[in-house]
Amino acid sequence: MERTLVIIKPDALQRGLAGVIISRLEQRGLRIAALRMFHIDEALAARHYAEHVEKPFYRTLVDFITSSPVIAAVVEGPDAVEVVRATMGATDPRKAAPGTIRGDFGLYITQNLIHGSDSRESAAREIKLFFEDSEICRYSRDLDRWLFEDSQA
Ligand code: 3AN
Repeated sequence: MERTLVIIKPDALQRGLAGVIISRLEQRGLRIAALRMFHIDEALAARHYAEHVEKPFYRTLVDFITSSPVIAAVVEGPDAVEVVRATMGATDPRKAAPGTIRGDFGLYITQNLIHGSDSRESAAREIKLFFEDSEICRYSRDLDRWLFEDSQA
């Protein structure tokens, strides 16, 4: 069982797509362990996107993620990092496969609807940035036995 951080970005909330995106993750079988809606401030954006500070798109990225509220979530499941990224689709929505969140709903690389951690290490770092440990729910669902192997439920 693995955890990853998801951010439903400002464009998704503005477009009324937050519910659809959460549904896609739930339908995939992933379990929501934490969920919070709030406005990311400049300081948190800078910490979250620290690895991109030298990139030409950094300012655009920070301005965008702080422009309007987001929903941050911790989701869990087997290989959750990889499964969430596959469900999101490629970073550039124009290159994302149909059937993925970005491939079905996006057209622009900045307004690409959703963030998912890119490795287990990033997931651990990002979850700590967005959630206190006490905010992460530890529970099982009745249907987990139909989705997860016994050892993982
Ligand atoms: P992903 O979100 O798929 O993990 P990253 O981590 O490479 O992609 O990039 C973080 C964010 O930076 C992306 N979600 C996207 O919004 C933005 N981004 C990445 N590459 C570009 C680019 N070439 N031009 C503008 N924005 C970009």
